[in-house]
Amino acid sequence: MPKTIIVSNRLPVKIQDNDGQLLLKPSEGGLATGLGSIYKTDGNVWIGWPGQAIDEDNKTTVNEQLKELSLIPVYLTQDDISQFYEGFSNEVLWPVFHYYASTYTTYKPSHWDYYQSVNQKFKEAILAVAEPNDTIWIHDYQLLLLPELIRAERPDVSIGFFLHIPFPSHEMFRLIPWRSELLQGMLGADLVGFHTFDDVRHFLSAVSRLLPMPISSNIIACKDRYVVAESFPMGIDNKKYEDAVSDPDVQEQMQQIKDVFKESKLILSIDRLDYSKGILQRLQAFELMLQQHPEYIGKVTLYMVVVPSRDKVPQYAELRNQIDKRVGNINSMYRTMDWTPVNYFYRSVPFETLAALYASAEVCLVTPMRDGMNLVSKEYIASRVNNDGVLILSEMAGASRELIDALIVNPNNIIQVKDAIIQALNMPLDEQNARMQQMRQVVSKFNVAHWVDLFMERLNEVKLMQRSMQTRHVEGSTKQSIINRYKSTSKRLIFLDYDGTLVDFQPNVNQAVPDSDLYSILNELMLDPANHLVLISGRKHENLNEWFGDKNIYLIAEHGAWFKQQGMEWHKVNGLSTTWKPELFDIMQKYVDRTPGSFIEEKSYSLVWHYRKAQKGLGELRANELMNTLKYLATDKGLQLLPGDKVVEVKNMEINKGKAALGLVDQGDYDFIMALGDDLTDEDTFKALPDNSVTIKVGSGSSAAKFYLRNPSEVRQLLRALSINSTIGQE
Ligand code: GDG
Repeated sequence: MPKTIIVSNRLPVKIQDNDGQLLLKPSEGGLATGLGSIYKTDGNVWIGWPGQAIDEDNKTTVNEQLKELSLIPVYLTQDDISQFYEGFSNEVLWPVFHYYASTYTTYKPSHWDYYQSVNQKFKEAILAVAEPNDTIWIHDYQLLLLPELIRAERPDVSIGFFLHIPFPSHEMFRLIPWRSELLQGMLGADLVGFHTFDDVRHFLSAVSRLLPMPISSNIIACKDRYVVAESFPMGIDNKKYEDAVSDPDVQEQMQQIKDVFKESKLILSIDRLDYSKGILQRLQAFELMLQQHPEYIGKVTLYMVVVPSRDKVPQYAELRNQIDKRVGNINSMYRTMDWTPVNYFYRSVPFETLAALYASAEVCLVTPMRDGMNLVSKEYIASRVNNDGVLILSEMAGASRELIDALIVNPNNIIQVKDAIIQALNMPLDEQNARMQQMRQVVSKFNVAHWVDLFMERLNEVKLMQRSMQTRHVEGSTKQSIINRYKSTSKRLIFLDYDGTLVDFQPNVNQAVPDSDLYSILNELMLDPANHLVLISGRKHENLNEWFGDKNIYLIAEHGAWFKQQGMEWHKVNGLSTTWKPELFDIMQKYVDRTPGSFIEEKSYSLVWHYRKAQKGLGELRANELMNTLKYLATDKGLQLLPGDKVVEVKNMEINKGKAALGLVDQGDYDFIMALGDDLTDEDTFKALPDNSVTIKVGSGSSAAKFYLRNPSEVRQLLRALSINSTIGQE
């Protein structure tokens, strides 16, 4: 039975050293809880690093204990830990992805080497247990290369990848010397998940700029598969926090907190030690409040837990010193005999204490500079079973997209944070209730189980989509059956689009001239008297005439406005108007003036605005603007607007490739009709042809065609295969 393999840098365990004897305990982080239902059942497993270097002598006992918990270890050496984990993961990827890259960031090749080799170690561990139909779910920034490494060895498995930290704007991501390799690594997955839609946008933008891969909405056409990028905001185990409030141990601690802090209101702050969490700025805002509003002295306490983390990385040690200093300053400045402004703990606290703090604090202050999601904010909400309390939340946390009823602040705006604290301390109870109820609904509905289900469901759907695309892809048995039909027929009509179908998209329109290979393929097809070839293109008739005028091919130019039978003169469709052209030309000219790199192509019955050389993004923006400007004008004048590949074309409504194609179909008694095309105008052909025709869309995206080919090179392979097989058949 196929199984699920979870992979993350750290295994969900804590190791305790009891006089040299290592004892393993499950650690109940959010991820572990969410995935608990998966990896503990049906032969499923979790692969990862146990969290510390383990001596050879201890590995056997550790392995045994891990096995009991369905966990499989990847052991890292001291060098791996310092170069892969502390070095590349935490000194390069973490800061860049959290917008902390600076001119001082060092990109050491040795860190990169270790990053690659540790990803390889994970690959080996997975391959040792993975079977063909298994599902592998890989987590986070330490393992960006892993999806592709697995894909290369096991093309059939389902691979999901989830990034727990933000995916930065392309402007940041491009700084990393190994940026393309990292993206390629991620694209080994079938589904790439992020917390927010902004992360998805940034990822797609990086892929489109750094890799030559077509993207249609959130689907990336990799060389042999479609990969989907989507947002899945991670939730928490809300019941666990709700139930904790009535736990006797938690109740007792809540009472203790009440006894200690008496009338003083509590503002809670909980984070791992990290510069991305905005701890210093938060202290600054609190201090400003005490300075400007002395009436709060003795009435409000900031309860701040900072959990030790990555203390081997120099920036973290430095941050810790700065926090110590600032807390010291505030406390020495404002402390009274029976009140300390900041109760600061540099340690981790047991779950029961955490739950008691969430349930007791009137305000929770969560102000990261950047955070993929931030679970603390959701845990606070889940713990507020009486619907009171106020959450102050940074707009830079992924959670702010869902918890819109929090007091949302910009963590860099110290004055705004200070004002939000004051607003929170004075918020009327009914307003607290209204906001909290809304947020509790969100946290309860989009909990961690929902997150896991949604991700797994989507991964299955993506796999099904890939399989259906595969059966529509002209290869293997599908290709053979088309060849067989071709061979068994004697009067064939074959429609071929030109740009994007027979030749690749070129940066310059005039570069897309036919090459000798294309001529030889067409010549082969023409040699067979059963074939009637039709070139059906949006190109000017002058172009087609120059390239194919003397060939035994029926030519249709400008989407059907012009046509030419073999050995005859060019004709055009009668009664087409051109009176609309000057007015639309003037409008397009304005867009040319505003968009460097764009230009107008004038054809007899259409105008085309080309933007393939315009700055990426700007061209698309202007194309949308142009489409909006022309929308009503075009309809009034009986024109059709066609968004194409880096073009916007306006043409007479009466002409379209479908009509032109149908005209030819009706003239003969064909027993095999085939059409190949890559863009919107070819859809008219596909739709117009009789049901039993072989219609093939070139590229990705939805289409009325029955089959798909990926690119002109696959088109050429098919055409070559048709003529070769046909010749064999005739012998
Ligand atoms: C990464 C992303 C994303 C904290 N102190 C104690 C304690 N905790 C628990 C909290 C919470 C977790 O640690 C922290 O989660 P966050 O989401 O706030 O932050 P990161 O660790 O940076 O996590 C983040 C997350 O991945 C999930 O995708 O949200 O953006 O950076 O669950 O409760 N737990 C206990 N004692 C503590 O002292 N028991």
